[in-house]
Amino acid sequence: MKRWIAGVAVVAGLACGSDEPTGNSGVATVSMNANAIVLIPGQTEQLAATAKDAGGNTISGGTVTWRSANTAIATVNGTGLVTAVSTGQTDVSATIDGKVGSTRVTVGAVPTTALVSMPGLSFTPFTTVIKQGGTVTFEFPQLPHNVIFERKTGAPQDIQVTSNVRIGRTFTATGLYPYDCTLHPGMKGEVNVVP
Ligand SMILES: [Cu+2]
Repeated sequence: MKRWIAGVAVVAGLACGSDEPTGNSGVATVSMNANAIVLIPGQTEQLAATAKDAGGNTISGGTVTWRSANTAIATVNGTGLVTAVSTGQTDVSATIDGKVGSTRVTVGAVPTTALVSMPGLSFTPFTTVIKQGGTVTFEFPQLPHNVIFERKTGAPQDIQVTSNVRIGRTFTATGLYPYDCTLHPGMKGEVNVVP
């Protein structure tokens, strides 16, 4: 938030400044790392904006001002982290030296079932968003893993070391439920249960 306010001050300063430095005013376009993203409520995604001059060369160091056209659907913070709020569509824009880039954000319904797979030594996706009362199915490959939930109210029963099987867990209470595979340091994930 602090950084966003600073960004407004810088842009306003340039707009009325008479001794604008030449090396800092050549922004021709702002491109985004994604034209469109699809999220479900509660999910987040990091956007990035790149300023380019008329020759297509990247200009670094510009201050980015992030804005969501409809914060009831998705919000964006001062570093471009988008958080989906409710179903619908909106645009998130990044302004650098008066030039604007934007990303269409579509927020869909929260699923009642989801699958977590384990390619390599990771849980994919890292964050699973599911509706309260929904079931997450953990798909264990040939390499054995376990799923040990952080001890908190509403967390389901752990899944002990197993392989080549699909095992489901139902989440009855809203909240964020982190879990680990204790066999593989750093192999972790989380289930975000939303109303
Ligand atoms: Cu593991």
